[in-house]
Amino acid sequence: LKRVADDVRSIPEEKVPWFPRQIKDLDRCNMLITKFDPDMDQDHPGYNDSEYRKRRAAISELAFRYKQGEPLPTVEYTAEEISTWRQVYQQLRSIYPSLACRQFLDGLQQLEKECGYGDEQIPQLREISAFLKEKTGFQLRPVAGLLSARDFLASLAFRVFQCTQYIRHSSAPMHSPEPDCCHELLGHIPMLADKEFAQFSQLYWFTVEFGLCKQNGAVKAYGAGLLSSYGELVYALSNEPEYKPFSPEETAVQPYQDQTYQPVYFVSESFEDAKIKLRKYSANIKRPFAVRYDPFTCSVEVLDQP
Ligand code: NLE
Ligand code: FE2
Repeated sequence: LKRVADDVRSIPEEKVPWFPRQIKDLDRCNMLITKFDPDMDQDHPGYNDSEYRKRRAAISELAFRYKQGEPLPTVEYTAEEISTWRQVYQQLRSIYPSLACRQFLDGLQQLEKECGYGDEQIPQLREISAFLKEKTGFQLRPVAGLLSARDFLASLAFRVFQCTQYIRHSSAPMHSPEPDCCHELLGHIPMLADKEFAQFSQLYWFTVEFGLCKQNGAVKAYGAGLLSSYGELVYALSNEPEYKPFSPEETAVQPYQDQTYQPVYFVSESFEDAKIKLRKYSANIKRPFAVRYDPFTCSVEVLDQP
């Protein structure tokens, strides 16, 4: 008890920034990072395409207006958008069996059977959210673009995964530095259908986004940033980049690359092993108080309050 109190005193109360306590507080977790926005970033493949930007703005509007608990908005995708999706889907689908981990392949197969996954149409968040809710308790909410890490990670505490609904520009289907529906639907959703993986959702960049794992003596991909990029998925498993064993202490401070392929990837022995290491690591993080999630009220309780 004394130790907790001393820790609390060393960090002034008012320095703790606001964080969501109830699931409806997620309506306030919408701080966007405009770094890769097609309106701001001259290198964005959609920067000179005013049609594309208009379309993005219209889809973003759906996310801005969304309030927790409402039915998820559906998007009527255009023929051009569906054709970009088809290209991404077909290319990736052909290399998944050899490069993606088993849990991903299982999830994808179920989504193809139950949620309309395929190259003919872009699946809708509403259907997928209901599917995930039953599988692992995850639900989706629409987001207008790349969220601040703080807001994105905070929503995971409630098992809410924030999903973009627009699609990447048709001129660059094989890699995008920003998230889009290909990244969410192909990269993240199949993994979130796995129970064990669903529990493991921190230290995001080099695990959930770009992680590799060992499986039956081979190295396979489980990171969403790889599973949604044909170009980087092939590269990551080519033996060209550097590989390091997953270790939270090292992974947490590894500088990362967010414009193009990663120079280094972390390889986990298994999800179970990664989870044990991560739990140990997070138990040692100093906080001014402890928190506990109450699944009955979907709220975060603050314990040991100063
Ligand atoms: N590079 C990924 C893709 O092309 O789908 C997106 C990464 C978002 C963090
Ligand atoms: Fe992502």
